[in-house]
Amino acid sequence: MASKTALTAFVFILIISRLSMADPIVQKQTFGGTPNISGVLAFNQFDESVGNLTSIQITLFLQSSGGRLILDNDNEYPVSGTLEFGAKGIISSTDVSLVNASSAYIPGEVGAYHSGTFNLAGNVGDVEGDYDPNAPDGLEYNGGIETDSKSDFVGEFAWDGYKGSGTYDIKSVLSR
Ligand SMILES: [Ca+2]
Ligand SMILES: [Ca+2]
Repeated sequence: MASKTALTAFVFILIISRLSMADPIVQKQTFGGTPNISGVLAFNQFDESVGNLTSIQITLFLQSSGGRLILDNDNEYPVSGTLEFGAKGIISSTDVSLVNASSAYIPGEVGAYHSGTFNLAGNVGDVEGDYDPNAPDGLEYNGGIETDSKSDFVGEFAWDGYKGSGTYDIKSVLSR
């Protein structure tokens, strides 16, 4: 009784390296499309000749938008419930450790979901498989923009992979 169209989702990965007595180094990269997808983004390592590293903060933003859900009750009895659709995002890396001072995984999973409740009357006038969104036995839900973000600091014991003169990769996975 449900028909869905795909939504799009984007993650923004923001890495801020703070130095003593200097401006922070900010790196921001974006990845997105229609889930389920994954991609790898390269970030510059921190060059210790620039100054003393005092903190590394990683922020993961997720935005999902669009998508359309049509519900059509073809049962003779009314139905009610909750609807939820959207995307979730996580990052991982084999080059650097994504852990905080307590060794917990950071920044964690972000999820941007459309949600709501529905109360549909028993079938009125339409046939099975036509996904008729008209009330009282159907509805159409058009997804707007939903966002979520999480941020945390990398534990100092785990800074090694972030330091040097090359790059490190961070993989992002967007799923429904
Ligand atoms: Ca119906
Ligand atoms: Ca129908």
